[in-house]
Amino acid sequence: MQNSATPTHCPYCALQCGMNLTPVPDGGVEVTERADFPVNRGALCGKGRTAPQVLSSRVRLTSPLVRHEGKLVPATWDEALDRIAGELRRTRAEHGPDACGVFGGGGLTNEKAYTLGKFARVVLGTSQIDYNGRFCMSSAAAGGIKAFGLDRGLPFPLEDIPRTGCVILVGSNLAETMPPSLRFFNELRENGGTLVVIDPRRTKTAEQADLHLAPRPGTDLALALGLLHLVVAEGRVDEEYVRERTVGWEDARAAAMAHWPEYVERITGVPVPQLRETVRMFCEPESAMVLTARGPEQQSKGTDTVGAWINLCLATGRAGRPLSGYGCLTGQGNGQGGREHGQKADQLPGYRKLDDPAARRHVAEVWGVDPDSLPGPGRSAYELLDALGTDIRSLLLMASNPVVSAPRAAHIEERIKSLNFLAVCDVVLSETAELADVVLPVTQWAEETGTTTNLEGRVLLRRQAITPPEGVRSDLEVMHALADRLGVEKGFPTDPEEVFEELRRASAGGPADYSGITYRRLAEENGVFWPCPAADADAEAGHPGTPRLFLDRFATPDGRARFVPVSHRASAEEPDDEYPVLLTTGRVVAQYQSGAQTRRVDELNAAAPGPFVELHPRLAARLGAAEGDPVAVVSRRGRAVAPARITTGIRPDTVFMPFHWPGEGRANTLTNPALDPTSRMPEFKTCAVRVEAVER
Ligand SMILES: Nc1nc2c(c(=O)[nH]1)N[C@H]1C(S)=C(S)[C@@H](COP(=O)(O)OP(=O)(O)OC[C@H]3O[C@@H](n4cnc5c(=O)[nH]c(N)nc54)[C@H](O)[C@@H]3O)O[C@H]1N2
Ligand SMILES: Nc1nc2c(c(=O)[nH]1)N[C@H]1C(S)=C(S)[C@@H](COP(=O)(O)OP(=O)(O)OC[C@H]3O[C@@H](n4cnc5c(=O)[nH]c(N)nc54)[C@H](O)[C@@H]3O)O[C@H]1N2
Ligand code: SF4
Ligand SMILES: [Mo]
Repeated sequence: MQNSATPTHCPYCALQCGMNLTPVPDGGVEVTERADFPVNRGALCGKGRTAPQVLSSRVRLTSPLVRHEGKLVPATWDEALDRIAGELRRTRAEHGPDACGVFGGGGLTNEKAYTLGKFARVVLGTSQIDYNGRFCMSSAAAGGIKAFGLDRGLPFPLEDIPRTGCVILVGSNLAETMPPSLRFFNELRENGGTLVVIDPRRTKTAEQADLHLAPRPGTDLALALGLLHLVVAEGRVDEEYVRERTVGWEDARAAAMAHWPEYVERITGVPVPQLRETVRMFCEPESAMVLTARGPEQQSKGTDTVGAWINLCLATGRAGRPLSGYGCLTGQGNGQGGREHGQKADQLPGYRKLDDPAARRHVAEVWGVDPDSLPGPGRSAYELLDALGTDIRSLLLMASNPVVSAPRAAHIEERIKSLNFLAVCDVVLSETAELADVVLPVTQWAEETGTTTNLEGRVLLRRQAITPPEGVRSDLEVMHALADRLGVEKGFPTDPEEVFEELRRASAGGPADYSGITYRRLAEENGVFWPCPAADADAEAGHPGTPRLFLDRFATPDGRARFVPVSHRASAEEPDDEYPVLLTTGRVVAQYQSGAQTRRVDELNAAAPGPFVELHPRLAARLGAAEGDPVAVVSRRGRAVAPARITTGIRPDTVFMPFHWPGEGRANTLTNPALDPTSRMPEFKTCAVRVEAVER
């Protein structure tokens, strides 16, 4: 590889911060500043800065592993691949194609996500494919599609934030989850704009806010309805906008009017004066935005909750106008692109629907198969994992670690163990890979080229900067080799650009149209925003891409946004005598997701060594627990133990646990897999627990 710096992007979160990678003399790479990328302008968090350590980590996998007499032992690539192909073939022959499952991840590049979806449908012929993005932004996606006819995380670039009048951040702790993005919110306040943060905890993000509302977990739907009630009562509805650009206002208005501020205060615990102040801050400036993240979305009513926040934007004319709009802060590196190209149970590339006959015809033609041969929609992520060992006998898993990250994880771990066969592709031996029959060691971000789509809908080129270690292969090579062994010799190229060229054609004309984007353009520009259709043959320049959506019309057939009439409802599990406290879960700045990668970096472990239970001094006093004492958190699913972290920054009726660790302190031992009826998102953010002191 080159000796000079390679401009590329971070392997972790959805900001996809730009960075340069420079080879160092003793092998490996060093991260250096890349100031030209507008999202982070050189700034990085500790995870991004230390990401190269995972490339050369001692625990990096460099040989395939095959289970032999109960133990995973090194094997050749041929042996490992033959074993996987043989088991998948046998499962299919004995139990039918749907007995083979595939599970993907939002960390996969567009090329890999696209190929994985194609592999499932064309090579295995299975409908049973889904991915961890279902656990991430699926409620916001469902809400956006209902209201706007299209789902793209942010409908505008982050650079617009400093110039709007007010941002309401709902359940995002971006000071820890996307630290470089905090700059845009600081600039907003320097420019005279205001920031409202809604979080049951006084997080690092909430500390930056002009106003912090701390609702009970799981009550954002009522909160948004209460704000809309006040908007109507105070005469702040933008009647002209509602008339010209929306439909369905009367029903949404009637639903909101049933949510009196005093009633909303009782449900949420947020005092009425704070509700009024929020409405004032949001409605007085020329423009304003609402941004949601996992807090309100990872609920069994996440889709309706997102709908309620969008209704607030629509009633006040704050969508599809400059510097105004609703957006979702997506999470994983390719959380956006990963949901557009077909690894989701109901989707085909280009954000097409698997049950749409025209979409099936288009994609089948690109793939060179009969549209009737494509299976229909399959199960959602949790439902798929829950069916392991019964309906689904063999699983191919790429880029997720559900033993740590799935809800009701002890049960899911049992389901995984009951499989006839599990194959995992990973860079380290994750807790899920430890249970596999075959583990394949794959290349990582800096060792391969591919595209990702960040939270703004900006398609980016991640470039290869170094040669991968001996013994590893790329996910694309794995799928090529398996397809070949399963009798499909063509259509699974190993060169990412070749895959992207096919993805362009498959996405052409779909909602997420990438057909005007090429690797060459991505190398020259700082990313291209979709939709970006291919320009007409006689047009001089290519399509410029679409940084800002909906300014003229929404993506619905009539161009108008849809109000969705929604009403408050309780969480799947409300506190009772036996389980009187609410548990919510989330992240800390130094660890990423299931921790499979970041728990391998010393500096990050020093900053965040293990799980903890955040609780209020009043609750701690009732237990007789002091700072650092082990406490047990018990739910209907199980029991977890971790040290107490006592703070007045959390509601006394709520405890918080980060979910980055396996073992005794695993937060997901406790969480409730109650699903949102539309998005099938599990309720990671609310369940009923009791907290107990533990003898030292
Ligand atoms: N350091 C770090 N950064 C990450 C990740 C990581 O694992 N570690 N993961 C990436 C990914 S995939 C994602 S999805 C994003 C997630 O980014 P965020 O959504 O910012 O992260 P979370 O910590 O899951 O949740 C945000 C906040 O929601 C609050 N919350 C809990 N329950 C409720 C509720 O009922 N209502 C409201 N309003 N708020 C509530 C929590 O207290 C928490 O502070 O982060 C990305 N960035
Ligand atoms: N309680 C609770 N649980 C949660 C959440 C929560 O807020 N609370 N959040 C949910 C959310 S938003 C998410 S996104 C999920 C995430 O949780 P997971 O799906 O477990 O995500 P990761 O830990 O990122 O797992 C990625 C795995 O893939 C490997 N990997 C990385 N890159 C590649 C690659 O290119 N190819 C292959 N084959 N492997 C790769 C990594 O080493 C790692 O083992 O967790 C969910 N679980
Ligand atoms: S904020 Fe996200 S993309 Fe940026 S360096 Fe940190 S983990 Fe990487
Ligand atoms: Mo996520």
